[in-house]
Amino acid sequence: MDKELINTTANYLYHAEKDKTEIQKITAERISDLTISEAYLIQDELIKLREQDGHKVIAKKMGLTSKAKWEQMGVDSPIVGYLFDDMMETNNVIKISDYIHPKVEAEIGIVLKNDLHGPNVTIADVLKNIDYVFSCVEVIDSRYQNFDFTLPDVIADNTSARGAVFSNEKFSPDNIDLATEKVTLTINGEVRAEGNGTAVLGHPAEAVVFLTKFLSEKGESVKSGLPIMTGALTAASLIKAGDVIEVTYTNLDPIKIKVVE
Ligand code: OOG
Ligand code: MG
Repeated sequence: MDKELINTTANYLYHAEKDKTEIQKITAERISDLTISEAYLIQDELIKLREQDGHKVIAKKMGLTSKAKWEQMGVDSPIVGYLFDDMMETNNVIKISDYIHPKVEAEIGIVLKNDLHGPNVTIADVLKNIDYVFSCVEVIDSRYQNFDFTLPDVIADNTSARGAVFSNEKFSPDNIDLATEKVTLTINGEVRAEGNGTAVLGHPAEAVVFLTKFLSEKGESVKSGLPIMTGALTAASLIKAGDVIEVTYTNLDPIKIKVVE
């Protein structure tokens, strides 16, 4: 794929996010045979455009790491994207007008104390290098009409990244079994989804294994200190103004979010 097509397609996505307008997926007409590696080239360019705007990457995110998400979205392979500083919802308030058609999903975050790299990394390597874990909610906002996309489409679109709420509490990995950690997503007092850590590739640390192997192909490592969202444990829920979202965990901090116009 030539550089010009990468740039035009990245700009198409970049402006959809900026203008908060839905667009047709890339594979519908623009590039019907878009491959996964080409999609990551478009994503790289999109990340550059955001960086040129002065925004900084503050976390890496894994997406599509659970069966619940695969079933909901009709795609079945983990993907990698980026969260930027301007995406953080620091007051536990989501303003609907900042988004196109936001959905929330509960996740577990991991921060490493040492960099990890190489194709042979194991879950044991990840587990002994965790600095702390934390609860987080992602606010996804696919730029595509009706969240309808193929795997290459969603990769190019920076994995639907647009918002996130992180809890402040840092939990030592020694005090928590992430596999059995259970999460419940409630909206207006009604339970929408439940799941536990095993839902994420068998263990949330497996998402970090995937990320490490993925980055090692580009000669990069997973950096210590940079939060990693390991992907939603359950299906995502559409939200609207007036909603009160509550996400509770067995041990991790609960997160409460208000949705306003
Ligand atoms: C893609 C992003 C998926 C997750 O945690 O699985 C994701 C989407 O569902 O729009 O962030
Ligand atoms: Mg997510």
